[in-house]
Amino acid sequence: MIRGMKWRPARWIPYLWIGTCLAAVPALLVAAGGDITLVLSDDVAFPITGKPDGTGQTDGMLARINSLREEPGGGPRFFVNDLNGPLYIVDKKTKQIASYLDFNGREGHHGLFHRFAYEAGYANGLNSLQFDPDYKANGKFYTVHIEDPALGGSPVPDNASYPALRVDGYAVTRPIPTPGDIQREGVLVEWTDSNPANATFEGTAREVMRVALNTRIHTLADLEFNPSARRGDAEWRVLYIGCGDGGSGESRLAIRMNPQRLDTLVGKVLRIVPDPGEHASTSTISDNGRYRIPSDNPFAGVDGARKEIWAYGFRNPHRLHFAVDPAHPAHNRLIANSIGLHTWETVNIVQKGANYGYSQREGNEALQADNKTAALPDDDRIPVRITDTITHGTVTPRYPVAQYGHVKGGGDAIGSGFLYNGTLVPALRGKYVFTDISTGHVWYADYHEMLAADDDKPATLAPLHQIALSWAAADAPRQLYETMFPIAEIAYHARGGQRPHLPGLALVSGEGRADAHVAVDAAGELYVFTKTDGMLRVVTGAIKN
Ligand SMILES: [Ca+2]
Ligand SMILES: [Ca+2]
Repeated sequence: MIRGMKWRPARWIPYLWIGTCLAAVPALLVAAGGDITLVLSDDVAFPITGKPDGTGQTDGMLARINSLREEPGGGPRFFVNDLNGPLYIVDKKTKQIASYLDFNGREGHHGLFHRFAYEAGYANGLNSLQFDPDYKANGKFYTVHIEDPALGGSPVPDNASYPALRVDGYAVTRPIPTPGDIQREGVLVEWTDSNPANATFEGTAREVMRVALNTRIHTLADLEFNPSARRGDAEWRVLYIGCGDGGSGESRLAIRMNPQRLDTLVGKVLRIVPDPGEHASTSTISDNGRYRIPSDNPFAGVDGARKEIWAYGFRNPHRLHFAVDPAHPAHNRLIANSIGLHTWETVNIVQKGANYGYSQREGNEALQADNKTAALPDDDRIPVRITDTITHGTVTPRYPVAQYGHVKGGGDAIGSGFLYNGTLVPALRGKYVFTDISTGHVWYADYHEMLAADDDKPATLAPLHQIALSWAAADAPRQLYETMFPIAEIAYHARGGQRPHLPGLALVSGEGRADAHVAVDAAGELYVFTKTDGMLRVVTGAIKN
């Protein structure tokens, strides 16, 4: 066993669910058998934007850091978004934090958006951020935030705190409709900073897209550009967007079919050209006139289908990542981590036009009307559903390349994932590293085993390997930890958090959620961040177990 491992008896792990095999592995062997231990160091403590005495699912998280992106060709600086509203610029060397923009313009706040929805719902607030591939030249970046259309106030950004933001030309778009009742809107905004070199915003904003969402869960989310695309390529400045199902797929109402319906954007991965001046001859202009849609999108020629759809049948594909194998950079893969309902968390290689099955499938099983899973039918086909009444033939669903269950040793909700291409941890090169949000597990799957599992066989899956963590609390020696949970818990209490464990609750993690994710910098090096303690930690190396 690992000496000094800090065990949490309440989180004892009797089994590890790997692929489709339930392996009876004693807890100690799971941890000791982990291939690798990452050495973590505290990097940045983000300003506390939550309530240290909060008792809800999200209000007690000290800083709801949701993503980290290194500025292309710049600083070096990180842009970091907190779901509660702030967008920070962090100097990578000095760790100084500058407040760049704050999206929270609700009553009592001084930020941009009066209808900003952030208090409830894990992915509500300032959800994601991505740089335009040509950012160094054009100063453009993109954000997704969530609004509550029932709130009062103008949907135009309020520039009272940001007088150098020009809003005179800002125009709100009509929400792209989604069948069923609507509680939220996901808003994609393009920002153009006329001076990217400083730490303040000056320039313009342009609303690109507004998507109606049935509930507050599973929102418009991650944004990715193909990192291998160069100017002149068909993929240059083409944006992929993960759009959750808005909670529709688990409903007992007619909206249950929304993730399968090709006439709506929810439960899909989308592909658009956000700049209407780009790729004009190989795309069509969108209905709202604010973006273009590539003509080679798979449903661009299907009557009644939304042309923006690249792949469909997802519950919550909230994290996208282009995996680039340095040996074959042109043959990269888009990976979507999608959060499951009651049974399976999945890693999916996103194929053009493919149907990932939800809400008729979950993981590599069938999903029944009672929301429980069952064996796949012998004839594994489902209708291609254009609308609530029109179908167009059938399709065999595409299945995940890795998955884990909602069982002890597994988790509740898959977090972000990245193919590691850094140099500090040679043993992780060629490995896809990802987290479980609530339990704080960090795992990897071998990328080549993921590619091999990307076949037409639901049962073939890449095995998961556990990653242990070495970390030192303030004024304490380094210890080994099985997950991010106890690390976040120690820091949460040290920073004033008042819950006995951590805020929130989930089936497998029990009382408290770590809310852990990974990120990479421009050099491909790995970071881990946790919302509950509002901390960013950097991986500085590894210890061989
Ligand atoms: Ca600026
Ligand atoms: Ca397979």
